[in-house]
Amino acid sequence: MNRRQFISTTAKGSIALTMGMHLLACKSSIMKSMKYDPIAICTWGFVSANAAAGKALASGMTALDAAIVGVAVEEEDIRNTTVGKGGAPDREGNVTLDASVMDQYGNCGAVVCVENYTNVAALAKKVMTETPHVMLAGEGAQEFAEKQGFKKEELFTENSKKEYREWLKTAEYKPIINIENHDTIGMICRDGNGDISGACTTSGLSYKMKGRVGDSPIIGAGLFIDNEVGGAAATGMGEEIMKSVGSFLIVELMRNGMSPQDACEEAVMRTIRKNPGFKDFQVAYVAMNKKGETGSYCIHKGFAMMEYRDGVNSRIDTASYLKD
Ligand code: SD4
Repeated sequence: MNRRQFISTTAKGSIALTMGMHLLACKSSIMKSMKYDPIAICTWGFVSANAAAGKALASGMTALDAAIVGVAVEEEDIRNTTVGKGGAPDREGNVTLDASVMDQYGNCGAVVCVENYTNVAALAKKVMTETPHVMLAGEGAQEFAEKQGFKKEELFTENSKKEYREWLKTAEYKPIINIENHDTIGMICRDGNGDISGACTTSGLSYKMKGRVGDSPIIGAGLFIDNEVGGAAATGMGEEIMKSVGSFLIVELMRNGMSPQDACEEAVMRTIRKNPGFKDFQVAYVAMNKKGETGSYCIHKGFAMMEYRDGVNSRIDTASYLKD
């Protein structure tokens, strides 16, 4: 190496070192400014989505924005056939999406039956921040999405079309527990300020009736947050979750002193006690309280919760009422 090369290499090295030290200093000052450890939990084994939310929280993002960043991973993943792009259609071949968000101030936004827009949780946030309303449906929501600059796209993928054509051969509507019909992502995040917010997004039950809306965009059913207490989110048979306003119920049970785990169990038990047909559907909840304690419970085996805590993203296999 000649003198010029040596000086250039050394200079580049020291610039890289300075930049690296600067990044480390920024990161450690973000960490120091955090009064609370960031935590993200979500329904099902959505490793990447939960990790994305966890990293966003660790970089200083608010709980609401981190939850939206997290669930967007599933909205954009065409392999997930019950959320966002690639979601299964209704019986008539229309892919329609539902979503809701709720922040630490008790503000909320939701959209239902949205076609041709992928990031419906982000759209629900826009309903919350840019309109005087809580919920927009169908065409109105789509026009609003366009005005807000959301990208219009085809959500019905080749794979979903193939599966739909297969389904049309019998056109039998039988929700299949844990598999095809349940992969909605509901996420609850706690940020460095200790504030709790959440998001929930889905294409609903596969091959549902046209116009059918489930629990996910219904505040209190698919998602509920009270920053003084905690938050909860649901997945499974939306009709059953709506009947017990499950996520609201869990937050109220936590307010009255139950742990997130006990509250999730009691919410599932309410459905089981009321509906003798409970063996034929899944209902599952995840919850987090203000202290950062978490819990989850479901009717049928096979449900899992992801939890990001202390920089580690773990899968927690949820206990179920039925042990089959
Ligand atoms: C619904 N709860 O629309 C949703 C379905 C679901 O994973 O959870 N899918 O009823």
